Amino acid sequence: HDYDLVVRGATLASAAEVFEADLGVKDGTIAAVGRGLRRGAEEIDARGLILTPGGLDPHCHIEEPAEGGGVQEESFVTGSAAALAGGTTSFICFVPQWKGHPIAATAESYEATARAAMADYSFHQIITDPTPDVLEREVPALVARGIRSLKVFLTYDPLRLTDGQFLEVLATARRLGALVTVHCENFDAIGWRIRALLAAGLTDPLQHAWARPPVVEREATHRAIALAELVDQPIQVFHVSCDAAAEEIARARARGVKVWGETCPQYLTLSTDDLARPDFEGAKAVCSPALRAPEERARVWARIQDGTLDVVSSDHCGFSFATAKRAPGSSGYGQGGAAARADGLPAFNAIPNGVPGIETRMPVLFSEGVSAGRIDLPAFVRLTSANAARLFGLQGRKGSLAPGADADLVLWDPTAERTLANADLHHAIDYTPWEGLRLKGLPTTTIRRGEVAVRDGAVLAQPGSGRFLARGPYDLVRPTGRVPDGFDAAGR
Ligand code: DUC
Ligand code: ZN
Ligand code: ZN
Ligand code: ZN
Repeated sequence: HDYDLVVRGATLASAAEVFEADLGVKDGTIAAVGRGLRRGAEEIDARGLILTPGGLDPHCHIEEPAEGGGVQEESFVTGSAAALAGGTTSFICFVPQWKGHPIAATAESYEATARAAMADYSFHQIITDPTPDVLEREVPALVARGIRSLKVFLTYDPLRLTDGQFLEVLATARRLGALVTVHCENFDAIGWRIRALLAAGLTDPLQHAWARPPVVEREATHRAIALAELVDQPIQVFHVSCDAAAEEIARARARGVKVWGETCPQYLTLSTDDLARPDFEGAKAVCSPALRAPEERARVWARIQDGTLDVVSSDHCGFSFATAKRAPGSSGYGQGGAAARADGLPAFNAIPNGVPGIETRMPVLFSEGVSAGRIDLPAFVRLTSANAARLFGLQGRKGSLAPGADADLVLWDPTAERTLANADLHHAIDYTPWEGLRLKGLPTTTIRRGEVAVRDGAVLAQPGSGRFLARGPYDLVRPTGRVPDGFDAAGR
């Protein structure tokens, strides 16, 4: 046989075009695309189906340890089963750093844990304590091992950086050719609002959104971009939830700043109506940035359509509803003390921030985006894999249907319909915030490096079959060469 596998007669959707062809796989990579390919050892009749690259979810929290000992409830096995079942064949998750501690030991043990994954994976390194030793010795060593992106938080008590620390991280990333991703919200503004809300006796999940309105995100987005511009270091703004923050990105891009924006399905489909659900059900929609007013969703879609936001990630978090009710406080992703209420449930500020979505990311975007006519198939491919591959140094390897790329593929039945139910999902979490959503267009088969990993909902991949994706230097994150007054404070 010329090929190990031939997918025959599908409608192929790449980042650029839609066309009918056969696709041949050999040794885990795409070997040929064209009509009338010779037979493969295995054949899939894909007439009537759409074939896209496998998804790359560049922002998800999987089995991430917190300093207090808490671990997100998802494991790499359940998390990657969920990823594959939803069409995502690779993901980038986070190595934590705890203040007052070096990175190396945490990174090593987390990397060992990740070896159980069934999807391919890479890491962003979180920086919470940028000491000279971390910046001059540890981070260069991580980058040399292929961890070529850093994540910083401008809020969350145990995680956030001051502006001065953020500048040092930006300068370090520039010297090393790494991308910096940023969680943009104003820490002091949120703390001030939380104290006032609690003092007024306003403690429901809905008040999570009141504590961090769009202006809080917009200010931090503006500041992050300004500081990145000062250093001349490219950044990606994570999880943009509203037009006001997207507008900051669009303005900066227009003046030539290298800044990119990501959003997530929750900001396109959910709203404060979900946070306001009775019986504490609103806790299932607590994430940060917070969900916005219902009418904001159309504006975020518009920012996707105009290209300001060019990646849709899940920001998947492994916090169950049952855990949220107990307000564990050790998640790391919360702000403020655990103020208990008369009914024994936690106040909004003690609910761990984050929703599960690694399996639903692509189906929800396919249904609400492609099937609903908001985006076309190439845009869907760019948003779910190709743009992230480009931005994070995996171009040509992931997010592509061209010969030479890894044979990560998803077959979609555009006519299939299903009502989303947590009982059908593969993650270890006890809810989905999309329970009851009607989906049109579903993945039927996921292929990871040439092997059928999921067929009709059954996960066939084996734990440990995922591979670490080391990322080398690439051009997109080169600085622009423009610094104020021609004085380069970051040096080389
Ligand atoms: N936002 C969340 O909702 N969860 C995890 C981290 C984050 O920034
Ligand atoms: Zn400590
Ligand atoms: Zn974040
Ligand atoms: Zn996140």
